[in-house]
Parts: sequence; C-alpha cells; structure tokens
Amino acid sequence: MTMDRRRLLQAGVMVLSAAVPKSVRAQSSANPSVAPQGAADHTIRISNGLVELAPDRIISTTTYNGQFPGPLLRFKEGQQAVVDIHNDTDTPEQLHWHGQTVPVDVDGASEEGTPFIPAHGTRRISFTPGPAGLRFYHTHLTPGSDLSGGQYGGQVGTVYIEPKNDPGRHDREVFLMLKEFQPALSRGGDMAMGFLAQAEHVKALEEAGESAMRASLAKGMPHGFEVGYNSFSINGRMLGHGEPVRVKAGERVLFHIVNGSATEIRSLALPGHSFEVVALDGNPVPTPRPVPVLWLGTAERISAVVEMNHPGVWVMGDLADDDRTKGMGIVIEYAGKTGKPKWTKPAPYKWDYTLFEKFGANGPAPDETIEMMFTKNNAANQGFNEWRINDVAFSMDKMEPMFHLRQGKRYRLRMSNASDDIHPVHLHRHSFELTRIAGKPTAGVIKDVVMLGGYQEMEVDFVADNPGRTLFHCHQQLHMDFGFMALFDYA
Ligand SMILES: [Cu+2]
Repeated sequence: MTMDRRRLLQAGVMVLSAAVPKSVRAQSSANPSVAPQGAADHTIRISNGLVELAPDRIISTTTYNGQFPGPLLRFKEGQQAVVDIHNDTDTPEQLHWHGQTVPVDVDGASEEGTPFIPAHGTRRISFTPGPAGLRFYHTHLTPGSDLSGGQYGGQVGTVYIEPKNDPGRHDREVFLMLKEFQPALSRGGDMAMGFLAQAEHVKALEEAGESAMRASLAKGMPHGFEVGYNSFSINGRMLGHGEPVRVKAGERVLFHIVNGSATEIRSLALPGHSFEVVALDGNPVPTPRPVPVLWLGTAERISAVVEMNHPGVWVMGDLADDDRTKGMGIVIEYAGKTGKPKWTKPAPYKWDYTLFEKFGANGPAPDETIEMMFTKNNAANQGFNEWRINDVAFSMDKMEPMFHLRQGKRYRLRMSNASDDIHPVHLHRHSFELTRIAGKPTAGVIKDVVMLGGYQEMEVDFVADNPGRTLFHCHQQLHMDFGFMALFDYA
C-alpha cells in the first residue's frame, strides 16, 4: 500500500464520521428500540433530501444521510459490525446489503422475512461482513408504477469490505456511482442491445417470444411501459458539474464502479486508456485482462485499474451520446493539463464475461440442476409487462417458495430467456459461478448479478451454504416489481 492510498483511506474514515450528525447519535442512545450496546460502527438515516446534480438541477428525493450517493461504508472482512438504521420517512423501509452473505434477519428483503425498518423508527443490526470487495446497499421495496419510490430515488450507497490480505498493485482508489434521476414512463424503450459477445439466439426461445408478442399486438395491445430518465450522474453530479478525478501521469488508479441504476445497463470508456478488470461484483477474477469499454447491468460492479499514460483532460463516460450529454460522465484531469474535456467514441467492442475466466477449468458437477424459463406477458398488468418464471408471476400476497434447497448441495441454475430483453438476474445471500454462457462453457468467474442476453441461455452454479429464504430476481426494477422474482427455501 502506498502513502497516497493510506492517506485516502484515512480521509475516507474521517469523512464518514463527519457525515453522521451528532443529533443522530444522541437520539439513538435515547431511543428505547435500539439495543443499548454503545455506539454503532455506522449510522444510516433515511430521510428526504436534496441532490444537486447541477446548479440548475436540484432534485428532492429520499436519501441516506441527506446525501447522494449514501456514505461509502467500509467494513473489514470477517470483523463483526453494528449498523443503526433510522427511518425518518412515512414508509416502512428495507435496506438491502447487496452481494453479502448475511442472514435473512439482516439481508433487507421482506420477501425473505427481514423485518421492516418502521416508519419513524429504528433498527439496529449486527453482522459479519463478507465476502471482501466491492458491494453496495440500496432500498429493497417494490414501487411498481410509483417512480418516486424504491431505487428510482436516492437510496443507494457503496460498500467496500477490506480484504484480510490485499495485494493492491495500485496507487489509489476512486469510487464511482452511476445513477439516473427524473424517471418517466414511455411506450417502448431504447435499452442497450447487441453488446454481448455471445450473441447466438436459441431458435425455440426466439420463436416462443416473438409469437407471444405478435399475438398480443394482434389483440390490439400496445407495447408495455418502459422507463427513461432526464438526468444522469456519476457520484451524484452531472458531467461537468462535479470535481474532476485528478490524476498524475504514471499513476495506477483502481476504479470501483457501481451501477446504481434502477433499470439501466451502462457502458463506460475513457478515451486513450484501457481498463484492466481485476474484479467483477467485488470478486477477484482468475484472469485480469485489459478492455477498452466496460458494460455493467443494473447492480453489477466492476473494479478496474487504469494506468494513467495518456496525459490530457478527458471525459470518462457512457457510450450513449444522449445519456452522456445529459450527465453520464466524469472528467479525468491530469496534473498540469487544462482545456475542455475531450471525448472520442471507442471502436465497437463486445462485452465478454469469459475473458476473465479460469482457462481450461471445469467446475465440479452440480448435485442438481434447476430449470428456469423467463417469459414476458406484453402489457398484461395495467399496461406494464408482466414477467414470469416457469409461468408464475411472483405474488406479494402468497410469498410461496418455488425452489427448495438442501444445505451443502451444489445447484446449477439453467436459465432460458424467452424475451428479447437483457435481464441482469440476481441471487441474494449467495454468490454464483458462471458455468455456461450461450452454449460456451466457462469457470472461475464469481458474481451475484449477471446479464442474460435476449433469447439466450445461461448456467450458473452455487452452493447452498446460507440457510433461510433466499430471493432470486431480475434487478431491472420494472421487471422485478411486475413478477420477475422467485423464492428459494432450505428443506
Ligand atoms: Cu429483467
């Protein structure tokens, strides 16, 4: 670890404790619903706040500690932590520890049985953070058609769990949170497509999906609603309105990037530079490799080292011109360089998870394979697309587990996507290994969200090692809220 990096860590800790107002500590010790075991390691307060995306774009939304993104929470791998969560809003809340292998009581999903943080109430939780690496926290409600709720608002923050041993071949770390604001509904969307390397469609899935869509349109149904946004930001600022990332030639900067979007897939490029991907969803990859462009589905994270070897003032931003010019970018400024930040579009590039795999490896065979078929019922639920797993749309009224696990067994999820949408699917409280993407076997890449391409198949394996109800869902908020969820339980 270099001096620079150590200073940054210390600075990070100071900012965190400074971000917790004194009144919060006073109130929590006076609140009888909080167990009286002394101060928490972190205190989160859910309340309404203002986010200044730009001087002429200040929005009112729900935030953590009155800021966006929420405070960067640092934990130490394996070292128990206490967190107080205060809810100043009128709505019961769930705070989900995305990507962590925590118990149901802590995880933050009512579908699994996590208690709500009551409106105008408090919960104290304690847990052992893990696995190490880049995680995040976010609200886990199902706002449905209410675009002011859930992850459409400002309830997203970064978690970094310090590994016990950090090889750290970099000079310093920079955290980036990608997030859109001011959502609106439209008929039909402009979702990024065609960027996945494994593009082969499965004919049977395509025919099923296309004929269902044709039948729906023939009955006079419109296309289901999609969500678009008017403002885009990195670390809560539109491009050109935040502090630039100031770098020196020759530095190796480790970027920890979180896609905090409710619904969008993001791309990121820095003209003249490449990203050496060292971790996906916080988990070190077997084969770090340089790539010119990063792609992140909703809730995916990438840790990548950039060697600063191309002095200038640059825009690091999304490939979509529309989104970048409306804010999805950040300025990278070399010491001693001035001028207008420059953007150049990179050459076309396909995103391929298997680049980072363990070459030639075969994972162990699963004890059991679980088949999952994803289908879309166009505009079927109040104008929204209804989503089904094995022909069942998740019901908040029933909350019935669909799949049953036995502890210690290795399971393979064989997922088939009979829709033309890309789905960033997520498994709670467990990590999975990618084992087959669009027919191509792979091993060694460990994730908790993965993008499944339109009309494609994918297989992921996980070990049932964390008993209790476990939620599986598409992380696209509209898909999740309108049926794309299922529960696992342990026998
Ligand atoms: Cu989806």
